[in-house]
Amino acid sequence: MSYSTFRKFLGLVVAGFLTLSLAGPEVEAAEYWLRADTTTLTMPDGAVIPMWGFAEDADQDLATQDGIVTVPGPAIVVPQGDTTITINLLNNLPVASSLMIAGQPSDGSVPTFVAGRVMSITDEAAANGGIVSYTWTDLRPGTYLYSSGTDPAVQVQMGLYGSLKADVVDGPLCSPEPGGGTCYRDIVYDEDLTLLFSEIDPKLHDAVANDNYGPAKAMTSTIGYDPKYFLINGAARSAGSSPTEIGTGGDRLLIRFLNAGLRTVVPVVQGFYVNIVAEDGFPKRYPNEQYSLVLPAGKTHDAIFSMKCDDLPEPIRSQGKFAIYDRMGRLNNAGAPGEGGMMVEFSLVDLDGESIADICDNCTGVANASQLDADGDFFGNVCDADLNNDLFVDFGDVAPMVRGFIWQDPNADLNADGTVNFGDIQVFVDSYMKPPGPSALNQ
Ligand SMILES: [Ca+2]
Ligand SMILES: [Ca+2]
Ligand SMILES: [Ca+2]
Ligand SMILES: [Ca+2]
Repeated sequence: MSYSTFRKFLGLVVAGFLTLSLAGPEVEAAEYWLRADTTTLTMPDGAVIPMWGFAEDADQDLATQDGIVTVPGPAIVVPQGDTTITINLLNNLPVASSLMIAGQPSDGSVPTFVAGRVMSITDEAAANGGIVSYTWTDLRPGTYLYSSGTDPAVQVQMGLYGSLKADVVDGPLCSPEPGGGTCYRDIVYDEDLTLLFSEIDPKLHDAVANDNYGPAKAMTSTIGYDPKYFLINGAARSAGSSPTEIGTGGDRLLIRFLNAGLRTVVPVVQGFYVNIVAEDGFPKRYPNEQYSLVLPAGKTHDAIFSMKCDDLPEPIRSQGKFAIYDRMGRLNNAGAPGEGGMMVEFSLVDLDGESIADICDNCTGVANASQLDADGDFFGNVCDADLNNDLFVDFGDVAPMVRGFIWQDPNADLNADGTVNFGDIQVFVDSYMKPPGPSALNQ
C-alpha cells in the first residue's frame, strides 16, 4: 500500500469515527452559570472605570463566588447540536438585573413594569443575591449579543453584555466536509473570531457606582450620554496594543461583529473586501462584498474573509497585516490625541519567521525566504526531499538524491543555497521516513 493510499485509508477510518460519534447519544442541553457583579476597567490613560460584568461560576453552584468578572462577560459557545440552553444568573449587584438574548425566541419570562414603564424585558434576579434561571428552547443558530434585560440603557452601558454563538448544523451545505469546516445554517468557516464594540461614558459609570444615578439624584437619565472611551472586546486601543494573530485555521475566516454600545459603529476593513453573510444570526439571501459595514446598537453581523493567499490583496499579502477601525472616527481615548479607541490590528501567523505568512508559505516549518520550489509541486525545496513525488520520503528517494548530488539537480538542493552538497544530504537524512511539507499551498 502506498503512503497516499494509506493516508486515504486513514482518512476513511477517521471519518467513520466522526460519523459514529455524531450519530451517538444526544448531547445534553447546554447549561451556564453566570454571576453579575462589580469590577473595574483601567483605560490606557490610567482612568479606572467602575463597571458591571459577568463571571462564569467555575464550580457551577452559584454558592461560592468563583470566577473572574469580565467585560464583556464570558463568551458563550453553545455546543454544536444543542438547541436548548439554560443560563442560571446570580445577581450580586445593588439593583435588580436580568438576562436577555436579542434575536432568540423568548425564554418564556415576562416583562416587569414599574409605574407603567417596562423596567425589564425578562424575569429579574433581585438585588444582592437573587438567582433566576432562564431557558431558551429552539435556539437559533448564529451570532448574538446577550445582555442585561433590565434598564438596558444603563445596565448594558455598565458592562452587562457578552457574545453568544450557536453553531447548529442544520443547513444544506453543513454536511461534514472532508478537512473540517464549522458552520451554521449554510455559512461554513474554518476559523472565527469575535469583535464586540462598546463605549464608556465615565460620568455615567461614576454616577451609578456612587448611587448618584436615578430619579431625584445628581444624574437622572442618559440624555446627556457622552462616551469618551471606545472599546473592542472590552479594551480601548493604546499605542502598545499587540496585534491579533490570524491565519492558522484554514481558508475561511469568520469575523463576528457585535455592537453592545448605544451608538452606531461603522467598522472598516482596511484594504480588504469581505462578504457579509449574516445579520442578527440570519444568513443574507444575497451576501454582498463590501469593505465596511454599518453596525447599529445591539446588532450583530457576520463576515467571511477569504484567507487564501491568492485572494489577499497587496500590501496585505506581503506585509502580513491589516486593521479594522471605526469609520466614525472614534479613534481616541477621552479625546486625547494619539492611538486609541476602536481599532484592532491583525497579523497573519508566520511560524518560521521569514516574513512570509503561513497561508502563503510553501514550507511553513522552515524559513525559506526564496520559496525555491524546483519541481513546482508547491512544497518548497527545504521541506521536499520527496524526490520521486510519491508523498513520502523513503528508500525510493535515495537513488534520485544520489543522482541529484552527482548531477547538481536543483530538486536535490534541499537547503536552497544554490548547490547540492553534504548540507543537502543532511536535510535528506532529517526528512527520511516523513511526508514532505508542511506547506500551506499543498498539504
Ligand atoms: Ca513563514
Ligand atoms: Ca517541491
Ligand atoms: Ca518519495
Ligand atoms: Ca544545497
